[in-house]
Amino acid sequence: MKRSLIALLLFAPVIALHAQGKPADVSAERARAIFARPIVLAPDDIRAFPDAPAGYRTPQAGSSHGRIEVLEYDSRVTGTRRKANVFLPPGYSTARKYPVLYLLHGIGGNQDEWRSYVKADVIVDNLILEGKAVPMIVVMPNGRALPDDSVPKGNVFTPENSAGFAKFERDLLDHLIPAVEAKYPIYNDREHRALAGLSMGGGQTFDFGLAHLDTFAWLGAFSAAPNTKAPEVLIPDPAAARAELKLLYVSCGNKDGLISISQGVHRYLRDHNVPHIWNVDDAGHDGNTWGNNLWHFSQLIFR
Ligand code: FER
Repeated sequence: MKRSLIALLLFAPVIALHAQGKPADVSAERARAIFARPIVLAPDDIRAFPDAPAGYRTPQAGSSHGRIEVLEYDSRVTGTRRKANVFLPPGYSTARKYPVLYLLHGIGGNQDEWRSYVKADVIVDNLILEGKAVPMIVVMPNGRALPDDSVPKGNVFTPENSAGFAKFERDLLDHLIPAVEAKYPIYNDREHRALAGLSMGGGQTFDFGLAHLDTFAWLGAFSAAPNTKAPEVLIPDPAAARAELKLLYVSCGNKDGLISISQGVHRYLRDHNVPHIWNVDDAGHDGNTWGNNLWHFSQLIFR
């Protein structure tokens, strides 16, 4: 057996323990080791849904599309004026009220990742035009709450970058949400707020969403990263989670080395009878699984 493989097998549990929710332990070596973890699938690690139909993220012909505008807000977490992309649905009108989905990006992304890489705005726009999703506002913020929140050049697996994602919790709750609710016509209660994200954003969704069920009733964690806290820390009170969650949607590709993180959360939820969706699709750590799962998730929320 190769020495590197032996080392990986010996230290994998240690890596798992340390990587969970501890920005100080983040490094490119650790990320490589986690992505290279052997994928072991259990009988219930299967699809909940088929892939989205062809063309699901191709803009539909016609004129009444939604649009994206930039929201700027002041944050006392970063000490800066920050930017978020805000998708306004087709037929947007200040004469009515909307629910809001907050959509969080991955470790090498920013507020543009969901839109430019996954085409989140096109996916939701199409679903609303087809009557398959409730008209909603989608807020795509920069989840790296640092004074310089640009994507780090070179290695993104640094303790500083990862710490920025943890600091976003207070930026989201104390600054972004109030700014969104001051500017747009939205329902400001938990049943009209959803939080979802990919990879680091999936970890943030678990970490912040489950800790603030008074703020969010609908959660979607796609391909969650090792910033995800341990399941017993995320859900110390399964009865409360059971009572308060309208939807907990967990997904990961069966070719993604990060799947052990989502498997751990799914198994804890299963064993503690917390209803959730567990969708393991035939994907790696990429935009196909994020697009597909956003397509399913956004049809289920606010109903
Ligand atoms: C890690 C592996 C992956 C890690 C983060 C990631 C913080 C995130 C990946 C992504 O957001 O795509 O070890 O440590």
